[in-house]
Amino acid sequence: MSMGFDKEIFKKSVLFNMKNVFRKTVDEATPEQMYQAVAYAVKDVIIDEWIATHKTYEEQDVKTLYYLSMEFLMGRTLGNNIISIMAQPEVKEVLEELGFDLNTIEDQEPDPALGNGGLGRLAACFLDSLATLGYPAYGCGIRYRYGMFKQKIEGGYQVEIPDDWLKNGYPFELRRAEYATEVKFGGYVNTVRENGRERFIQEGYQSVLAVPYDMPIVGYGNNVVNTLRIWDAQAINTFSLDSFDRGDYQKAVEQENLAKTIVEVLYPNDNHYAGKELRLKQQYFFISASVQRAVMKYMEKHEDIHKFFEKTVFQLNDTHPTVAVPELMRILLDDYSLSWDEAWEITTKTCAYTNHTIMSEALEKWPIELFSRLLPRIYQIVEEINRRFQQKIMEMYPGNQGKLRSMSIIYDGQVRMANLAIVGGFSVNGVARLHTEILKNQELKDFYQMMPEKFNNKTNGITQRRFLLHGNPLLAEWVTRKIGDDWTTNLPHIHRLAIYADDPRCRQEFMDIKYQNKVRLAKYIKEHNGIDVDPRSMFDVQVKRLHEYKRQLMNILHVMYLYNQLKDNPNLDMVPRTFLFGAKAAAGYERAKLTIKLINAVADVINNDRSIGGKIKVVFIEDYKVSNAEIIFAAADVSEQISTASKEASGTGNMKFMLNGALTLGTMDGANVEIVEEVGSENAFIFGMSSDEVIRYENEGGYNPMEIFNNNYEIRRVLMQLINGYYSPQNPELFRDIYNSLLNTQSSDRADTYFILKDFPSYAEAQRRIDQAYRDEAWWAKAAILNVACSGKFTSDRTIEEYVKDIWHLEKVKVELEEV
Ligand code: GLG
Repeated sequence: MSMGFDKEIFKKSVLFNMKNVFRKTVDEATPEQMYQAVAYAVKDVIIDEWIATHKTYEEQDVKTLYYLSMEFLMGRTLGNNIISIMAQPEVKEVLEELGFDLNTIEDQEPDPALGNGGLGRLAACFLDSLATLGYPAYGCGIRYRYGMFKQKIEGGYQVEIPDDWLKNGYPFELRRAEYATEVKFGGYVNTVRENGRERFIQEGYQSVLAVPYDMPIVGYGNNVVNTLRIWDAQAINTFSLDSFDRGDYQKAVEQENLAKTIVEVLYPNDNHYAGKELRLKQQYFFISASVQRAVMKYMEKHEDIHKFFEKTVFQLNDTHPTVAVPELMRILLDDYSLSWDEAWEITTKTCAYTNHTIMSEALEKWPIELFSRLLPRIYQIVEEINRRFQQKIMEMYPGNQGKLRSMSIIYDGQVRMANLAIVGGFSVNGVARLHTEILKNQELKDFYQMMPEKFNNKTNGITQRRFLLHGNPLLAEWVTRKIGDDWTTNLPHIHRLAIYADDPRCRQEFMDIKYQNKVRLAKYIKEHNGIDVDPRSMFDVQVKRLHEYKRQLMNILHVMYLYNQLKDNPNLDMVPRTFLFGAKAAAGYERAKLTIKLINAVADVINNDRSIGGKIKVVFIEDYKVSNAEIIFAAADVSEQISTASKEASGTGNMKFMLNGALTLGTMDGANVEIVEEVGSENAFIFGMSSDEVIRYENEGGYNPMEIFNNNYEIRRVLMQLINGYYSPQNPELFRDIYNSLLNTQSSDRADTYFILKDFPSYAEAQRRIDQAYRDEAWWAKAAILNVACSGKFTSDRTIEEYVKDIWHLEKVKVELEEV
């Protein structure tokens, strides 16, 4: 029930939109048109709160967070906004009166998928929590014309389809032409002397106009509406006669093209750096625009640029936005004529960096040639930062070449963005306790020794408003009936559910809800994939990006192994299981794509084998994305979190499963460690090597997968089926690369880089424990309820409060709506 929400006014607004936008009456409208009409009506409600929020921020002269991120994986907005303005029952009624179903209308919205995976979704959860907690914040990013590709499976292979999410317009965005900003690329730096000082002027550059689009981020029931600002690019002076006259026709065309290409598409790589020039352009484009705007906004209200950091903080979401450091320096030095030391003090008190991975292939290192050509003035500044920092290293560690080598910002012909981010800010954080410890003791050890005060941990979190309240309405209602509804803004209170874990009736209710959710997912799969799955089987789910370190391969090899057992012994006593996969592979990641093909090939054989009595089903869910994720989490019994220990910095899917009452089958990696700590190891299934063991093997060697191959018949049999045509009779060689990756040393890597064979026996053993445990429904229900009850720590509200307390130092704001 919303206080300010008037059902009749809302209904009129929907009808008005229908007429005004589509020249239609409601009975002629398509669901898509209805979606638009409703979305605009919801935006109408939000707009007043949005205005009031920003007015309050100005009046109170608040400190503002700029969360700088190449990715915001928002997912659908309509349903979430309706929940946030607390008008879900009323909107539902209005739609029913008009002959529409809210779910169907919500399904019309394209997923805004301006992100790859965990990193982008984390940014989206953070924005939700910031608004709900009442903290002044902007998300700053790029308005990609095409977001994360849509995935189709054809003949078992992934096919990428462009995601034309703006095709029908996006109702919630607002174009803010008045804040358009110029961003300059290339050219050269001219030095002139002015009043006895050197001034640096970029000349002969190309430029684009950055034009912001604002999206409202609606706090839950608190009138706060923050802003996600994503930048579009426009040509500065489209074919201006000026430059044509001056013979600059070529340049005018180039500027036009630059604007078009720069925001064209999101790079679909997760945890992988591809080093593309256009990517660096994207980075500087949105950072320069965001930083320029932040400085301008500050100067509208303040006199003294020296105190910029008292009102502004930049959080760098991974190294992608690191050019914010030299860009802020540039503005302070060149536009505000500050001295180096003054500018450096402000910059390093403004910027903070979050590290999301230790995977070496994700480390951004730009060749000097490229970097300096594209960003000549920025490169000069980075050189000077590096020169001064190297001096400092030498003062602290005289003659220590090792320290210079590991910490220099420019080294071996490359600009190392992580090093720049660490040196240029006041905070470095990892995203789960184990990950931060690995940063401190391994990957960033030298930095930690030199500047321990910068390092801190912020274990990730997720928003329960989307992943329980919106995604799993049946369970959400049940929880609220048991313990009241304050878990929506205070997730730790969900612990009060724990007492119901021992109550047989509650266990039954819980399992009934799980069953309903499995029916809902089965229906989705039938509609979208045309496959029948039995909701009475155990749903064992692995959904996340496809990456070798996440070990989807180990999961499917285990399915092959189980199938062999069933073929040997059709009477094998096992709980019927549906293995569900969902994963996008980066378009250029061949081995990942082959793994998708393997999963589908195995599914083909097993799903069509009647002799096994439906005991195993394998489903690859096409186009895993935020909107179907909500349905998938709600329906899961088992949550597969099986990365090679030390490789998954945190994981956040693991938390979403837990919140929805799935039991974790996982390694002691990332946030799994903390999940197990909260719920107790007796309520999870843990297996495999520890991160210490993995790191020891990596440093000292001594692992030979061939030994396992030779000594373990079951594993050997599975591996041979990769190359004898068992799953690819038309082309027995199809999976040779996967076979090789496990057994033959690859160019620079050890065979079985991710210890799949090494961990396999203990994984299979954990799977057997699950099979046994699931037979005891009372036990399972209890453990599942306890998982929900112990998920309190993993709300992004807690994560945000920790960032605020330790890094951002923001004040909470209350927004009062004026009476109308
Ligand atoms: C990273 C990591 C994940 C992490 C996420 C958010 O791989 O383990 O949970 O960021 O911090 N690239 C990612 O998705």
